[in-house]
Amino acid sequence: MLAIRAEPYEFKFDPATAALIIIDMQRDFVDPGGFGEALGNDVALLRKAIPPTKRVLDAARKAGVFVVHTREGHRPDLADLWPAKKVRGKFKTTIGDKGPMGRILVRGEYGHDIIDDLKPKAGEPVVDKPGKGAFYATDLGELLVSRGIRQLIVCGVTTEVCVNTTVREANDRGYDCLVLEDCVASYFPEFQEAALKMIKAQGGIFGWVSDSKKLIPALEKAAAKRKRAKAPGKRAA
Ligand code: C5J
Repeated sequence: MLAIRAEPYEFKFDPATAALIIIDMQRDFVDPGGFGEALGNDVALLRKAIPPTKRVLDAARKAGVFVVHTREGHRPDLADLWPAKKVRGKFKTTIGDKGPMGRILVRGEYGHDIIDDLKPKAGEPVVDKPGKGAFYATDLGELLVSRGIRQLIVCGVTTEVCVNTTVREANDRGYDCLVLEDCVASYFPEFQEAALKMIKAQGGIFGWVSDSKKLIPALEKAAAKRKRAKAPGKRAA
């Protein structure tokens, strides 16, 4: 069991039963020239989360932590898009329409895919979700249960929407969630702050909050132990 400093108190986890979940780091949300920017958002606020998330991803892979990526989006025929979601916001261009990087939030389109910096590796599931939460209408629950996962380390965007919704869904399903504050981001600094406060309030009502600098040394320790265990004729200390 590893322990790291977190709020509201220490977070303990076993790398064998923890998963890293990276939520919706898609071009349309994060890249300059994508749909997010076309709506007038400052994508630099989201891009700050890329370097620390990449460091966490590399460390998690070396530690043998199960990694899952998610993408928000819909079938090309939009059969899984609720009419309410299609029209919400009364924007001129909405989900399924042609956007700057292909049809907006449609699976298979360039803008829908995960940014190159955080590209999934073979064997890392990509969960396509039509909603804000990663459990709604997906097989994420089955992927986690079948591997005995009990704890989620959470990165991605946006903190107040898909990250928060997923953490709440996970909490109700019995998972402990650790949210890394430098690896999640929002277009709105005030929402970033409030969304993190909500997670750790009242003794950690939805989970824990820490950061990449506190987590990575613990993952490195797990990676070193794993390497020793794999070395021929050697046993893990
Ligand atoms: C996500 C959104 N990923 N804000 N989507 O947070 O619509």
